[in-house]
Amino acid sequence: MSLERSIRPLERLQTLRECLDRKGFARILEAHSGISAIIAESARIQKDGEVIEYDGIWESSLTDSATKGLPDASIVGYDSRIHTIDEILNVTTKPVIVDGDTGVEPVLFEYLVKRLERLGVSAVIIEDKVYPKRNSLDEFANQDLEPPAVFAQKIKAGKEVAVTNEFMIIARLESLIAGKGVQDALDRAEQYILAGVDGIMIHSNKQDPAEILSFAEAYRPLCQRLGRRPHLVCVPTTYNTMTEAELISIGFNIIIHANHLLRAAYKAMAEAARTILMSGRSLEADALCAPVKDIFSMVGYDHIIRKDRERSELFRLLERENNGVAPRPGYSR
Ligand code: SPV
Ligand code: MG
Repeated sequence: MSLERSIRPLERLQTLRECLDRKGFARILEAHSGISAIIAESARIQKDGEVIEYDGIWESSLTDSATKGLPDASIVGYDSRIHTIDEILNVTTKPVIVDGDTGVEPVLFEYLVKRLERLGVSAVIIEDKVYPKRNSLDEFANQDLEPPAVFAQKIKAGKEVAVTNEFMIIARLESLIAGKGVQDALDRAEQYILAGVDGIMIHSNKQDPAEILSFAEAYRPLCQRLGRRPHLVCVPTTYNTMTEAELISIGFNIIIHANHLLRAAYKAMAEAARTILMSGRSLEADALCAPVKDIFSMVGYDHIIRKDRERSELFRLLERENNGVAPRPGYSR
């Protein structure tokens, strides 16, 4: 129920670090709207006697843009993104990680960090590509990287603006996406770690996880040499033969399932739209749709109706005490 899902911003902000300290990893699912965030927050299963759920929510540039019918190419601006983020925060309690795209440039990034931290977002991830970026899953797009020293300045600027120790700035390495290889990613990771990042995300759009595996293997000695190990983050969209357990065993701390609710909704919506056209009525589409009562209960409509009934009861009592005169005309039905 939306109204009951409530938490103070600072309290929420801290819960991602707490989760990582407690379990060593966080399982994150994408959301692009209030309703998808409610699903990400409340999905829960029992497996081998254990309750399994998501530890937090990824606010994705790809799916936020696609929800608006727009491409993921730095077109949807931060004000609009913050509107979606606020919509998600309004109906959930779990930590939120925001996809900050490139962060644009240091001044814009500073203002973004300030706004996200104030809202209670736990982390922002920025990628070391040149603004305006293209989506990383597009293997044919130009994927130009920013010089690492320039990107490191942006990280430092963001770190200086953050007012809590808990808010995390995570650097996303796009070397593998740009075809520059694992060594380029490691060299960049070193500069970003020295600049003070709280996490390193290594991204790949290949089905074969070989490069991801070799980065993860080299990450440990790199961090040992630098004396600090920021959390390691991955987005296994293309190499999704790997399980979470396997990714955790090679050192990943945050695993982001980055676009699955939007893709699932898109497929179901397209099928429902076609089915109604084919049948000339909506009966056949019912099987593809959740019952309205499920939506009512998910978003808190049931709660309002319960409260309405309680209030009507009270007004009926007052009316009786008042010799049949309604305390507020039209209310006691
Ligand atoms: C997103 O979800 O917007 C991401 C991850 O940035 S990806 O689409 O794989 O680049
Ligand atoms: Mg993105």
